[in-house]
Amino acid sequence: MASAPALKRTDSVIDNMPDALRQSRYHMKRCFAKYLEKGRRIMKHHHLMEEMELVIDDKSERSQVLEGILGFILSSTQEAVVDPPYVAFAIRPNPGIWEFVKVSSEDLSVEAITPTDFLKFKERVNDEKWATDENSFEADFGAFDFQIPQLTLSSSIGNGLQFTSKFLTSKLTGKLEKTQPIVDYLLTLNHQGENLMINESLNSAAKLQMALVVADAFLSALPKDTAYQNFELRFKEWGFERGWGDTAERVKETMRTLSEVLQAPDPVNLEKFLSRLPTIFNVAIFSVHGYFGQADVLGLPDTGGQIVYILDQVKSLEAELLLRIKQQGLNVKPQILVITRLIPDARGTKCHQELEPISDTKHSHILRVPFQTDKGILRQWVSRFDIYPYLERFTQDATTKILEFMEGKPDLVIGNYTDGNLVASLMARKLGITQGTIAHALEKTKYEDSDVKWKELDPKYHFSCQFMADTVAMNAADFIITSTYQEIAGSKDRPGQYESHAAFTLPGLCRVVSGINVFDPKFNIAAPGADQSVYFPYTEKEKRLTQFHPSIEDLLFGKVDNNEHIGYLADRRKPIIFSMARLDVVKNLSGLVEWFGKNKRLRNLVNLVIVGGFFDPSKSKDREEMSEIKKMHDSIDKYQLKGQFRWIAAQTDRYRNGELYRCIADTRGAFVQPAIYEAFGLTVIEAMNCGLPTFATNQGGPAEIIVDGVSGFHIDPLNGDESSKKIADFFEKCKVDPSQWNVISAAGLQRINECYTWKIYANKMVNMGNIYTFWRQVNKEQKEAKQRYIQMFYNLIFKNLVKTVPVPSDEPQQPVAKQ
Ligand code: UDP
Ligand code: LCN
Repeated sequence: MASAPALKRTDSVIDNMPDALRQSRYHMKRCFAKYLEKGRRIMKHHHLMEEMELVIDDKSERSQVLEGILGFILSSTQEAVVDPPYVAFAIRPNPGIWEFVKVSSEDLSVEAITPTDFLKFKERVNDEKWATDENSFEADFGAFDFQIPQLTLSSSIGNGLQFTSKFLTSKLTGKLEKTQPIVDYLLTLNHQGENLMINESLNSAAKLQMALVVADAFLSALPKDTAYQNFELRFKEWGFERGWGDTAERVKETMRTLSEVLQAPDPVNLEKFLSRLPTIFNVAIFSVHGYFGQADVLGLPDTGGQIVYILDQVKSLEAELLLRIKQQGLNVKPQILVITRLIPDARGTKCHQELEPISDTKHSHILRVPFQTDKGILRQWVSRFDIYPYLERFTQDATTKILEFMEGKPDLVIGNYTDGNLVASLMARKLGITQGTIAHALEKTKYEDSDVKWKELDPKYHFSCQFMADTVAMNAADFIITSTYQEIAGSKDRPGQYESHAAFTLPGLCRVVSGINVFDPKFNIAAPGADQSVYFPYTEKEKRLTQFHPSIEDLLFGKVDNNEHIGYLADRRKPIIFSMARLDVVKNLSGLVEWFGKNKRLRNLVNLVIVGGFFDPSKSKDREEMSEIKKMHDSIDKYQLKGQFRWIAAQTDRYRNGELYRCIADTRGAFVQPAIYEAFGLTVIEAMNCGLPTFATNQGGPAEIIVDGVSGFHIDPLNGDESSKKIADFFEKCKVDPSQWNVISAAGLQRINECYTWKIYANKMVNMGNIYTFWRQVNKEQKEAKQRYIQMFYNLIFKNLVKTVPVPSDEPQQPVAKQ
């Protein structure tokens, strides 16, 4: 199948499929008869292939059928709906590109259908009445985007910033007057009411252009390092305000860039100029759920990598803002606020404190605002799945606090996860400010058919609220930041998390015929990094945190079983393979223990150490965590792992964790991330930063972080035998030639430094804030129209759904596991 010819670019499935079916008519008729046998149903790709194998049991005949275009079409089919006598296919020849057809099983005729028709086919399986009701509610967010240019190439998805600069350039190109939007925009820039860049005396492109010529001549005569203050007064007379630069050289550079843009706009100069503008000083970041704190929170329910990400993001963002503000010649303090919920029952954390300065920053804080109900402040933690009833009031209370604290509006608001993104959208609309969203992980793709089966899943997960909130936020956002390409548009075989919101249906509630378009230029990939003061290479001997070595020695090799570790390593000369995660089903740590148990060769070569959860299932309140703990104990007994496996409870000290990765590297071991699915995978980049060769799941972000066989290795979480063999092969090779280990370790580090650092991230993030703020202004009318539609959707659909989510009494809740 892999060798099947791709469709020609000009061809579509609908053009190719009739001939392809005709050529294998005999087999296909039988195949379709088989598909129809069980009546109406949704079939996934693997079901189609399995049933085809039953019908065409001769291998060579099967490969003949699958060799051509038909093989390609079938291999690109994500799902099909059997609705006798038809089978409707959803075919995805390339990331983000879908075609829908219905095939008659009687004569194999093929007809193109719309995404809406396909959704109706799906709905008929569970709710025929809704599917056939002509007035079922359809949401079409794409209807408002007709004026917005979209990308066309799958390979360009996620490069929104560059595309937006190109599009803006085309809007500004022509006579000088076409650049007036730049002038109008510059006139809006201010800090606490004080004009920046220009004042009203330069209110036309022609005046600005002239003034730039005069200023350029003046600056050319000055020593490069002349401070702006030395010529500020003269510039003010000419209509210029502060913000162009801190020295004559910087001011001249910025002015030249603008002059070139006014003369003949080009995307490179436009992007450069907009990125230099003093647009962002105050940033509000929402991360509502969980226990958000700086210490002792990891390991609590719903509290994982998102917290690590945001705290590191704030540090890098503040450093970037400070640098830019200095270069702009301004004397302004940037303020970053992370707004989260205040939890009175803080369980030993600081989550009941209203304000907390963020360590290693100068001006950034965590601001905690409580959830209010009719009965007063909600004391206990609530699962992120049950959080919806509090969010509107939280937004109002948080907005008041933010305005008070910042003494004005933030310039940029960033949401995290569904709850934070919804709150960010509500606040951004109210204050008229630029909004960015970050998902970390969208829930929808994690559960099969979670849209059509929403009624079944709603009591536990409230997905109807979640998918509607996500759709509102992604449409309201000015830009969307993702960690990887796959998060937007998946891979060749697997649709992306955002892509799964392109068209979906909640029968009985809403058919979203156009939810989000992954070709929208609002999508940008900005991958996070790991804090390099914590996660640095094992080779940097002088920086090593040797004070932790005695406790790490005990963690790894101490002989007694206690609350912190169980099991022991008899032969400490062997390298260690190591994993660390929350003990969720999807993280698959129990799977790794089983792979290890089964593979004798691997067990002879290495020891296994796992950090995660704790050991007594009766102490867990979380059903899935309990079952994972049990599975771990079962594998220890079944495979008799004593002497070869060490299980360490969840660890919260990241400095010691950093040193732990390095101590594992000292044993010339490896990190293994075996998740069934991982949205990004911070542990993968932490390990690679420490120079630890890494094997990580090929399902999700790690498939993109690691170049297989070069900077680490991919493993298939659904094929444990193959994965453990791959790990064993590596260690066998290293035994013969130890330099193999060094090669992978060094290439992992190189990959990180080229693509996954917070410095790269922060630079991109501030550029996004600047450029999309300008774009927002230029695109004001279209944005306004769409906002009205989103608002209607929020009020008429979302707010009603929220009423179905119970508000807890004061009893502590049973948490639902994060997957
Ligand atoms: N982590 C930790 N102690 C643990 C398990 C995990 O400090 O016992 C940290 C880990 O170092 C990483 C984060 O929690 O920084 C997990 O992020 P990741 O993206 O791997 O997964 P998530 O928990 O967000 O799904
Ligand atoms: C959530 C996840 O599930 C992880 O894959 C990410 O690394 C983390 O958030 C940070 O974005």
